[in-house]
Order: sequence, then C-alpha cells, then structure tokens
Amino acid sequence: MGIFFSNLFARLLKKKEMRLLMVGLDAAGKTTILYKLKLGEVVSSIPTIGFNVETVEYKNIAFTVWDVGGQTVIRGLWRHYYVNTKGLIFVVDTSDHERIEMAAEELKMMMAEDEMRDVVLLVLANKQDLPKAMTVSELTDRLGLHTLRGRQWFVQPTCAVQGSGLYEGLDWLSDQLSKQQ
Ligand SMILES: Nc1nc2c(ncn2[C@@H]2O[C@H](COP(=O)(O)OP(=O)(O)OP(=O)(O)O)[C@@H](O)[C@H]2O)c(=O)[nH]1
Ligand SMILES: [Mg+2]
Repeated sequence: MGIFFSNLFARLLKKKEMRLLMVGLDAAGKTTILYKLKLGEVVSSIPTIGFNVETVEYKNIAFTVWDVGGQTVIRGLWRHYYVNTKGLIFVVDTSDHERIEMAAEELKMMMAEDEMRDVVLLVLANKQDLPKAMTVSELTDRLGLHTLRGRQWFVQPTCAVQGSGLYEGLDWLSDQLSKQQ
C-alpha cells in the first residue's frame, strides 16, 4: 500500500498547507485509520477543556482527529480546527445500528457550520467486515446525504483493521481537492 500512498500524497502536496479533519463517534475506528495510514508520529493531546485531539503532520498536510458526540460546551472550541479545513472525513461504525442516528445528527450539525460550507465530505463506512454492517446505500440513506445541497460527498466502504478502502477514499478526496485548485 505504501507506494499508493506516496503517489496520493505527492498529489495532495501540490496544494499548500492542507488541513483535513477526521471525526466520528467514539470507537468508529479513527485512531486505527490514523495508524494504518502510517503518515508519521501520531500526537495525542487534550487542548484547553478536555477533548481529545490526535494530530499527524505529514509535510504540509495536517490531519486532525477527534470524537464528535462530546458535550455541547466544548463544541465552540472545534471552530479553531475548522479554519482552512478543505476536507472532512467522517468515520462511521456501520455495525453500530443503535447509534447511527446520533452519528447522522453530529454530521448534520457539522455540515451546518459556516466554516464548513465549502468542505468536501468523505464518509468512511467502516467495519464492513462485521456481519451486521450496513451497506453503503443504507448508510447514505441513514445519514441523509442525498438531502445535502451544494456539497461534494462520497461514501467509501472500509475495514480499517485490514486497511482496506482507505486508499480509495483518500484518492477520491485528493481528486476533488485538486479540482478545486
Ligand atoms: N472489526 C473491525 N473492528 C474495527 C475496525 N476499525 C476499527 N475497529 C476496532 O474498533 C475499536 C475502536 O477503534 P478506534 O480506532 O480506537 O476508534 P476511535 O474512533 O479512535 O475511537 P475513540 O478514540 O474512542 O473515539 C478498536 O477495537 C478497533 O480495533 C474495522 O474495520 N473492523
Ligand atoms: Mg481514537
């Protein structure tokens, strides 16, 4: 997979200072994905009042990762990370039927943020290896993606533990972002 990633990131690097955000409910698979991508040292920190943030800097690409579904009071702090964000990667545990509505709600709220208006949305339909996993079309429906207006979005099935689908998803993101240049 290494060679694919180097090609992909070579393309992303053509753009100056790229910020990508990866969010999702807890246990969706974000940290697993971050490590699978092998971009560099993953730094875990808790800025100001308690929300966990993981960052990886790869040349001029900054990956920032955190959990959505936290307390409302800390949501205001997220804005700090929205600035200059080009791509949002929303990770969903497709086997978690109980919390899909919560995930949909969180996504909707983030998409409504002013700073996120032009952000390209990549949804990773993770944990596709599990027997009860929702299909892409079911997830698309549950997240209400067809109701999004004026937004580029794409749903990629993944299995983060095996690393499958990650490249394809980021490839789509990279294509969209280079079109924006
Ligand atoms: N079966 C399966 N398990 C997965 C997959 N991706 C992640 N997991 C597992 O799900 C659990 C949670 O994964 P994490 O990567 O820690 O999830 P996270 O989104 O970082 O969670 P928080 O840091 O708690 O917000 C771990 O036990 C992973 O091994 C997948 O594609 N399939
Ligand atoms: Mg994590």
